[in-house]
Parts: sequence; C-alpha cells; structure tokens
Amino acid sequence: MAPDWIRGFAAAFEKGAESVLWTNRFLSDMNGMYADQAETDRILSEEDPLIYRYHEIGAPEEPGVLSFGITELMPGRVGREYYMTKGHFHRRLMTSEVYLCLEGSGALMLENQEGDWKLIPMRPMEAVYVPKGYAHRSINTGESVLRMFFVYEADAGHDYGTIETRGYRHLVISGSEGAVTADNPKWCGMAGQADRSE
Ligand code: S6P
Ligand code: ZN
Repeated sequence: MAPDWIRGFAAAFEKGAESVLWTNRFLSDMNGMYADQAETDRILSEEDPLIYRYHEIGAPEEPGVLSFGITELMPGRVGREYYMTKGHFHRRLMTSEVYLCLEGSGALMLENQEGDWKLIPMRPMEAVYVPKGYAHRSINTGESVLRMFFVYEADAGHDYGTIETRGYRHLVISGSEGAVTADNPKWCGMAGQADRSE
C-alpha cells in the first residue's frame, strides 16, 4: 500500500524484510572515511561488507511533512574504528531530528560548524534528540545490529560533502576497556557540499 501523505498511513518495518526502499551502504561507498586506510584497502581487496542500510520512505520534500524510517547499522570495525554511518549536516542547517534506538548499542556523534561536539550513547528504547545545526553520525559499538528509528523534516535536505571533505573531529575506536573517543588524524577544516544522491 502506497503511503498516503495527505490522509495518513501506517508503515510496517518488519525485521530483516527485504524491500526496494532500503538504501545499502557498503564499505566501498565509504572508502576514505575510516581513519585506517590501509585496513580499508585490505578489507576491500577481499570483500565489500555491508556497513548499514536505511529506509527511504519517499516523503514529499515539502514544508510540514515528516520523513521517517529505520536505519540498521551492522556490528564490526575497520581497524579499531567501529562501523558507522557517513554522517551529514542537513542542507537546511536549522532543522533537527529524533532517533529512537530499537535494538543494539552504540552512540550518535554530533558536531556543529563551530566545532562543538557531543557523543550521546544509544540504548534500546532511548530517544536521542539531534539539535538543529549539528551533523550526526551513528556508530555501532556493540556486537549486534544497531537498529534505530528516525524522523526529520522532509525538506531538510542532506549535505554529505562537508563531512566527506572535512571529516569529524573525533573518532570512536575500541580501547582496552571498550569504546573511547580519539582525535581524528584525518580531520581538516575545509568544507564542501554534496547532496544525498552522491
Ligand atoms: C536522515 C537520517 C537517517 C540517515 C541514515 C543514514 O536525516 O539522519 O535516515 O540518513 O541513518 O545515515 P547517512 O549519514 O548515510 O545519511
Ligand atoms: Zn539527518
């Protein structure tokens, strides 16, 4: 049943259901984003693992409409760095978003253009508020799939280029006693823009 954006609808997100509406992100789609490029190259010479996938419901990008869906982020690491999403700013920077963790464990890395950042843990049935102006990236620090529901203004738009060009200031890596943050050696202050299609 097609979503009825005028009169309302229910959407089913069955666990593991295959659908053309899922967008897959493989390691090759993120080549250059993990700090350990040699390890990225080594993994890619053997396989191209699925890192995450997210549901695109096709909401009309109009004022007053909310887009929503599920992201499934796989467990794993590239070197010491946990699997993560690309992360993005909203193109309409002053728009916010809410994530609800359904299963698994991890964190949301928030960072604004002034360099303020915050790592917020994600635990099942806890919601995280992503304030306007903050880029957001989810990170799976657990040993099972991190499954999250998200909702945001449908006309927010996505700016991936800034993160792809500049990176985040901090990484989340595995330490002797679990996940820790570390400075990103690849971070640089230059900015660029690319939209969701890239
Ligand atoms: C969209 C929302 C999520 C992400 C998804 C994938 O505003 O934040 O749907 O798109 O979790 O992450 P990314 O960084 O590849 O868009
Ligand atoms: Zn977003």
